[in-house]
Amino acid sequence: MTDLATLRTAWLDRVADAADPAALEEVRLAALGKKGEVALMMRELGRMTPEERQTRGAELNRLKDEIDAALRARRLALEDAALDARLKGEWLDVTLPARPRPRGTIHPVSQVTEEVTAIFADMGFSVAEGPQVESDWFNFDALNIPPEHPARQEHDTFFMARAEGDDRPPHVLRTHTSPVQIRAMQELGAPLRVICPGRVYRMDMDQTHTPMFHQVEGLAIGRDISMANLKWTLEEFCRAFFEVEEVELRFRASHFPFTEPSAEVDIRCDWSGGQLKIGVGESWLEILGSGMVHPKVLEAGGVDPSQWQGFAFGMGIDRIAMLKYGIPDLRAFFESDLRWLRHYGFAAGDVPSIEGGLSR
Ligand code: 2NL
Repeated sequence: MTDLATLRTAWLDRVADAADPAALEEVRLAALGKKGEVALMMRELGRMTPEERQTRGAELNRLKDEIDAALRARRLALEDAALDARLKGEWLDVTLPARPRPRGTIHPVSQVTEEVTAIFADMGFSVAEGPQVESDWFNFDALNIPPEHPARQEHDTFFMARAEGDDRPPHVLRTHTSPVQIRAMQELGAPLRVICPGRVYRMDMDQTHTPMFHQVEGLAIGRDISMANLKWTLEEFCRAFFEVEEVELRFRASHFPFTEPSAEVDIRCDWSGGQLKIGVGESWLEILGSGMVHPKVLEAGGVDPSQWQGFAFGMGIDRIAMLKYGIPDLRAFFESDLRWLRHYGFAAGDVPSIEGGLSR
């Protein structure tokens, strides 16, 4: 008969020596598996006398339990060791400074363009875009600006170069976004509601002018659209944009070649305390130009002026950005000074608030 004490020591040693879970499983099968050593010894019980069987059986059961307990303990120890090793290997210093992230901001022009777009989108206007280099027809003729008109003189307009010997009239850098609206009329027809934000160019540079600036124009064409619709639309826009309950607009007769009648629009405001307040006070601030689209301009857009009429308006994005966000100097807008950009820039989450402006 095998000496159980020796056997026990041998198995417990093998358990203790198992270096990893696979080795441990091998030991378990060899000792306690169906064809393992302990099972084979159990089988011998059948050939014993009942007395022998009782003592031997109890001993074998104890041996089996002991090996089993050792296996479990070893398995836990191996798992602990593996975890320890991982924790050592995957060690991380959570006090290290984070990787630097790009810290760009949204330019006030982009922010205000988004705000204006969102407000007019709520009133059914879609956004149209077009080329910044335009033919003189789209930029001027289509807008009822005849060749002798001052706006066409060299000092206002940037002309593109033509190849030598090419005598066609030069293209221009668009001086307003109106040509985009002519294109929208041609492409979409009437009825129509679009706004056209974008860069425009004029040869001008001083405290309040940069050779490139931003404009947004709007155009609404229908069967019976009137100045009354224009007034409501602009009031609604101003309430939403300046985030005030009430605004008061003043329409002053004016002249643009592309509208008839034409009006410049002022908004009631208050400058006392060095801070601009919209909707209250005794001052007026010019914010945009507008009018009823001239029949010749409708015709240029392929829209029949005997069937359709509409209003149009235009305003400077940079200018209303300066007013809303208290930015003093226009020229700084385009200097790409990082300190200025961080100061006046917006975070990605600063979405336009149009609450109270349009929902009532
Ligand atoms: C201003 C004045 C204005 C328009 C722009 C327009 C466009 C078409 C037809 C008729 Cl396609 N008008 N645009 C009308 C009136 C004024 O802008 O002071 N902008 C800064």
